[in-house]
Amino acid sequence: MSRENFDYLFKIVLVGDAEVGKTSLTTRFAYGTFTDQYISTLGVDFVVKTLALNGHVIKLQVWDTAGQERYAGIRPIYYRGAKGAVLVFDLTRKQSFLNVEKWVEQVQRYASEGIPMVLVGNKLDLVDSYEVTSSDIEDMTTEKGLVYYETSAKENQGVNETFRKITELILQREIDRKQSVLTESK
Ligand code: G3D
Ligand code: MG
Repeated sequence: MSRENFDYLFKIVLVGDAEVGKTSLTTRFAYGTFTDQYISTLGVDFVVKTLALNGHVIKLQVWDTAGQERYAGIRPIYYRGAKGAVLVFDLTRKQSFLNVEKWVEQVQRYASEGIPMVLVGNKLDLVDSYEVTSSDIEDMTTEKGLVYYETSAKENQGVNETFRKITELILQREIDRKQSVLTESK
């Protein structure tokens, strides 16, 4: 039997309005590719990728909504056991940014209160069509205490950094929690 060679397994969910680029970001991160041909589902619920971080081997299970953003029925399964969330909006679509608040609430309700989240403004390459300003974003990150990254799944900007950051935040939280359990049991 083969022994699984990782120290941690983290489930991460991607959330955000339809068409903001969740599938493109997931595909870019997992396979290093981008396709303009829209793939409405990955055909599976999640992709797996292993990262080395701070001396730990971390296996990430990245869940993408497979185009089912609107169906309430999948929520419990989608969010169950998630350790972190990537909140994606489209820099060229203001409404997708305004809806981030709704996604935050959903993560808190169905995953668990206080899980790490990273806010992502995607389609960084479409500079001429931006509808969301830096000051809109600053207000949101200040109010919600979110870390913010800008990405282009198309041009492969900021994608690895985003996934590393959310992984780092989850790892830190896991280590802190372990520590507090140890302290309590002393
Ligand atoms: P979703 O999974 O959130 O619904 P998708 O979003 O990943 O399916 O992307 C929706 C559309 O945005 C796709 O275009 C995709 O190619 C495009 N897209 C995703 N990320 C980027 C990006 O960083 N830059 C640009 N320019 N486009 C992006 P189509 O035309 O296939 O619907
Ligand atoms: Mg999708």
